[in-house]
Amino acid sequence: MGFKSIDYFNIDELYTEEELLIRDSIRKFVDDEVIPIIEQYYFDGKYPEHLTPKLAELGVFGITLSEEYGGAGANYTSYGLAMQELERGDSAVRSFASVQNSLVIYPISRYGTEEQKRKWLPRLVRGEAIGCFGLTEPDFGSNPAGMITTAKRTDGGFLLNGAKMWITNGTVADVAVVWAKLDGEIHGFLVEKGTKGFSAPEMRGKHSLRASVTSELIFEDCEIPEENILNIAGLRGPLSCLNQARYGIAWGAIGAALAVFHSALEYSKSRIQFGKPIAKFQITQEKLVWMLNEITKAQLVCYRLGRLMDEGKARPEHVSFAKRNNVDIALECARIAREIHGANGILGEYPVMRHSANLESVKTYEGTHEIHTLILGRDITGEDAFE
Ligand code: TGC
Ligand code: FAD
Repeated sequence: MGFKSIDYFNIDELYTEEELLIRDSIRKFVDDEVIPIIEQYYFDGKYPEHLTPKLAELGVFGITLSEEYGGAGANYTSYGLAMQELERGDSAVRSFASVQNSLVIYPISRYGTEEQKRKWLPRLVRGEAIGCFGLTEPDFGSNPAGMITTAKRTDGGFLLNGAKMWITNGTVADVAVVWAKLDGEIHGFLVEKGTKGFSAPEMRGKHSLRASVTSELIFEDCEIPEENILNIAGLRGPLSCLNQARYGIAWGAIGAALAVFHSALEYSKSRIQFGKPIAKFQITQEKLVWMLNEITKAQLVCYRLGRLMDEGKARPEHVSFAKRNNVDIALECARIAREIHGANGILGEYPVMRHSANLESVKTYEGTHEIHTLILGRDITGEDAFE
């Protein structure tokens, strides 16, 4: 039998048959093909490349994209449920799908010319092309508005100079969506693999998201043809993409929390100390109930957020709320689950330490916990901490 998730408030009853079908097909894939292999890839510091065509076959790339460009044309709730299941396997697999969907397919479909869409979208959906998204720079993380990567106009296009850092899939990407300042204003450019003056060395030495490729992007008089500029200007271009990716992360975090919760619950019933299962101790029960509470609240927030996204009523602040809360509680669940597993919790035999280490990155990327706090603080007080 496949994974049976806790659903304390019968939230499944609120989903449509189609939404549950999409979730369950990905749930099965994660049980059969991700969980059995991911620990070794994590340990070796490698992304399991062989999963990419299988993810494409399952329709994971371009879930919400219109069928005209090869997408599944499904709703945001289905997208969220898919991200939840992928991150139950590992944050790296969800990251891969987040970047491909929200940070590459989304900007090309929203801001691309018809030619750019026809060239890239069907290949990205089929997993035949991989994309990455370059916003963060060595000196500008939380404050991307300060970026110093520049684009200068030339006769046939643009000349890009600068560097990006911490870019998921940079080294393996066929196309990079890169944000740079042109005449002082932020613009998006499609930089193709092999372009002269462009390199993407892999960053090594991570203790988190080890099964994900993370890279620098370096531009040294990199020549970009005129037709590779996206049709958007200003910070709202990249921020609108982040909104999509943060939405997926809010759901993904529930998946990671479910993985560690179920592991801790099972372990607590079978581990005997002082002649009893540790589940019999009140302190263990309190820990498990804390996780149950927080996971259930996170599930309800995401259910509602999904519907708001589908109705076109979600504000970026709603997304910040969900990303901030759900990643925070997932990380806390992972730390508590590690405690419940005792020393065994640090072993790769159980998923808790891997999820815990991954969630440290997830709490930082796509807007740190503090940045989302300040986005929400600005919304309710009217006072802008970033000015
Ligand atoms: P602000 O004045 O707030 O906004 C500037 C313009 O952008 C619009 N906007 C948004 N539009 C859509 N979605 C959103 N979420 C938006 N947030 C803002 C806004 O309406 C405005 O538009 P306009 O037309 O009036 O110009 O700008 P600010 O400078 O005050 O923003 C500050 C701050 C800190 C909130 C922003 O810079 C921020 O969010 N910083 C965090 C940076 C970040 O999240 N980086 C992530 C990099 S990518 C990544 O981590 C990928 S991980 C992938 C993986 O592996 O899963
Ligand atoms: P900083 O911005 O230097 O922040 C350091 C600390 O200061 C944080 O705690 C932060 O919350 C705090 N801080 C900063 N400003 C304020 C403030 N105003 N008030 C209070 N506290 C503040 N980026 C991409 O563009 N593309 C990617 O694909 C991508 N993938 C990533 C993958 C991984 C594994 C990781 C770890 C990061 C990735 N990132 C990516 C980068 C990520 O988005 C940034 O790390 C993140 O935005 C934070 O930037 P920073 O690390 O420079 O931290």
